[in-house]
Amino acid sequence: MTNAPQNDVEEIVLAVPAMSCSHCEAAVTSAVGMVAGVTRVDVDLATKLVVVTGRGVVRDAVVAAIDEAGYEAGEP
Ligand SMILES: [Cu+2]
Repeated sequence: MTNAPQNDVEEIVLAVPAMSCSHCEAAVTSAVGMVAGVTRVDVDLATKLVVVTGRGVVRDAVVAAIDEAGYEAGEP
């Protein structure tokens, strides 16, 4: 095996306290999934955290997308 170049993948973690059910999870996941550069969205309803994985993702764009979906995102 050769050493593949490291992918420039970054992770953004946001707290979205208002998420309470699978409907919220789906709404936030689809909204954040449309943000440029996002390749993966993980929502944890127990901790109310949204973990966004991607390349060159703008944090403010993720916050705005969550806001447009009707939820407030803040620092975890
Ligand atoms: Cu809900």
